[in-house]
This record gives sequence, C-alpha cells and structure tokens, in this order.
Amino acid sequence: MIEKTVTSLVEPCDPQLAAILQSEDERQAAVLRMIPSENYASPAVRATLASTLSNKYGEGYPGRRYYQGQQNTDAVERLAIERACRLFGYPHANLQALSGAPANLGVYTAFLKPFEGRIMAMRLDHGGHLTHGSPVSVTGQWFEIRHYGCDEQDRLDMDEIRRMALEFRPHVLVCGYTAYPRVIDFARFGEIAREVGAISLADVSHIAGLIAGGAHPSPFPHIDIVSFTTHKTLRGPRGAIILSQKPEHAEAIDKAVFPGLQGGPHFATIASVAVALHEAESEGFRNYSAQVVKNAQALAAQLMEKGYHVVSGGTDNHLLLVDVRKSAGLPGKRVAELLEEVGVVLNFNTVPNASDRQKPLFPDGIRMGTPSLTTRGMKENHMAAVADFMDRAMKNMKAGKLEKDESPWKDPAAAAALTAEIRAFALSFPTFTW
Ligand code: DSN
Repeated sequence: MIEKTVTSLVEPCDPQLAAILQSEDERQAAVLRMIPSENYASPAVRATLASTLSNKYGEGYPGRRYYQGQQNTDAVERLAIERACRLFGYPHANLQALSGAPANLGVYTAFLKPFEGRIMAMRLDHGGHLTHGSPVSVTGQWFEIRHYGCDEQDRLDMDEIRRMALEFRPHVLVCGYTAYPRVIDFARFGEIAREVGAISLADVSHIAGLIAGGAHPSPFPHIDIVSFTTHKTLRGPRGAIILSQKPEHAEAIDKAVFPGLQGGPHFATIASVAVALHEAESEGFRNYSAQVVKNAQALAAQLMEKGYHVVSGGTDNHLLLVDVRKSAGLPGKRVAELLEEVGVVLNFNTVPNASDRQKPLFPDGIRMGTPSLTTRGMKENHMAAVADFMDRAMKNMKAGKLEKDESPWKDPAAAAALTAEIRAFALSFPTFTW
C-alpha cells in the first residue's frame, strides 16, 4: 500500500517523522472515523500529491502564466477544470483556492467591497461556517452580516429566509452548511437571491460528493456561485473548487483568487483533484455516494431507536447531529472525548434549539457522518454495530462533575473491553474500497 511506500521512503532520511506518519496510518486503520468532513482518499489521489508537480511554480492561469515551463501544468489544470465543469454542470471552474476558507474569501473578494458588502448566511451554531460571517472570521469583520437559523423543528424556514432577505438586501446570499442534515432547496435560494438582487453562493463543501454522485440535488442552474472543498464526501485531496455560471462572475473570481489573494497554485493538489474528479465520474462513486446516505439514515434510525435525540429527526445526507444533553444529560465535549478513548472519532458540535448551557467549546451535541466508514466498505447492517458501540460507550459515561483523577467511566473494565472490540471491528475493514 501507498502508506508503506511513503514511510519506507521517509524513514532513512527522517526516522523521527516516519514514526509519526506510521502511527497516523495505524490510527486511521484502527478507529471508526466518523468526522463527517473527513474521508479516505484513494491511493491514486494520494500518490498524485507526491508527484514532481509539487516542484513547479506557475502563477496565472493556463496559457497566461508568469513563468516558463508550463507544458504539463497547463495540461493538468485544463484537465481538472474540464472534469469539474462536466461533473457539476457549470461552465467555469477555478481550482486554485487552497481550501474552503480561501475559496469563500475569494468569492467575497470578487463581489464585495470591504466595510460595504452585505452577506446573509446561516449562523454558526445552527450549522453555518466560520467564513459565513462569524465575528471571529475576517468575513464577519470586513462585511455586514445578517444570520438566519433553523426553526423549532431544526429545519430551514424558507419563508423566514425570504422575509429576512427582503429586509436586509444582501449582496451575497449564502446557503450550504457544515452541520445541517437536510436537503437544501437550491431552487428556492436562487429565487430569493434573484428577487433581492443578490448573488447566490452555495458552499457545498460537505455534500459535493453527494451532488457529484447524484445523492443530493444539484445547485445547477439555480445558484450563481458554488464553492467547495475537495476532501470531504468528494474524497479528493485537501483543496477547493469555485464554480460559476456567468462570464463576468468567472472573471471576477479568477482575479480575486490570483492575484487578489494567492500566489502560485499547488499543482500537485490540482492534479490530485483531477484524479478525484475522474473517480467521481465512475459508477462505483455513484454507488458509494448513495451508500453514504443509506448508512447515515440507518445510523440515525438505530440511534433514535435507542432513545437518542437526533436533530431534525434524522438525516437526508451524510451527517447527523445528536443532542447528547437532551438524550442522556451528557455534555457534547465529554462524549466526543470519551468516544475517542474507545475508538469512535467524531466531533463535539453545537446543535440548534439547545439548552442555555451550550457554548461553542462546550456544546450540547455531537456531529458524525458516514463518508469514511462507507469508503471502508461498511453497509447498513454495520451501522447497527456502530450504533451499538456508541450506545454502550455513552451508557457507561458518568454525567455529573468529575473529581480530580476520577474515572469518567461507570465501569472502566467494560470501557477497556469495548475499546478492544471496536479496534478489532475497525481493523476487519480495509481503509479504501470501491
Ligand atoms: N472544518 C470543516 C468541518 O469539519 O465541517 C468545515 O470547514
């Protein structure tokens, strides 16, 4: 496997670093990785990252570079653009933004004047993103922001969003989320944006792979601009793509990304994204993306059957949120930390309509997803086992304040036994399947 090739090449030069790489390889194989924004990229995707393209500079765009020697870099970037456009149906793609936050900054920079531009987006604690105008992000400091949230059923209320948009008159109306388990009505968002004269932006980082595989409706032709990272459900390397429809939008975005915000493109990443896009055009990827959703729905059903409060009563996509304070009187952070101890790796997360005690670092919920487990070949019946592991672990967690050095487990021996069981279960699956 490629892991072994990497460590065997690094080891003679830097044994200290090689040992860390090997430890991470082993960790990724031995735990249940359920952070919904993570995945296992294919060997071809990862091998491309190590190609000689990493040695090359080339500011500019294909055919318009500031350096010589661009025969292959131009070919790579053109191929990646062509594949992105074909897969998502948009006529223009920019693949140079280094990741999701710079991609969104590129979009705002293209269309908004600092301290004058108005953005309307989902609030962070209901499932938005830092770059959707959080006060701790420059996007919240440089632009005027109005946030919408979920209703009491933990769903988007499109009539309320329209009402707010008519009142606020945003220049950019953002949809697309990091912790929203339901289908996004792109047609309605596009309609509202047009009605108020805004540019519509869908940040589909989380669901890009589902859109590519046909497991979530496409934002095309409803949404003007689509941004997304390439390493989540799409299963590529860490990178980003910005899609647009109108030539004037495309030109403004290209200029904003380079020279506005960035220097030389990361060609090895762009090539690796091209491989991921090629993979995403396959029948195997369509099956994978459908299975991601089936697995998430099976996991949600299993957890609800065991009495857990699944936000919005289930999921339509790859992720689910559980309000563990409502379910079991447990704080989200403790649950996430203790689940990691037994080998279930997810993240603590704010949930909509939570208790008054919820804070970003001490939220009421946990967030989990099925992309990585699905890539390992797990199906609905395996989700029953995963839900059972989680349930046994959570039932064994103490709820109240812990004394110094007090075990957080009601039965530490049962927690140790469960850890061994989860490890054996995880290791019985490969880390990548088609
Ligand atoms: N950090 C990503 C996530 O986990 O959802 C979003 O950027």
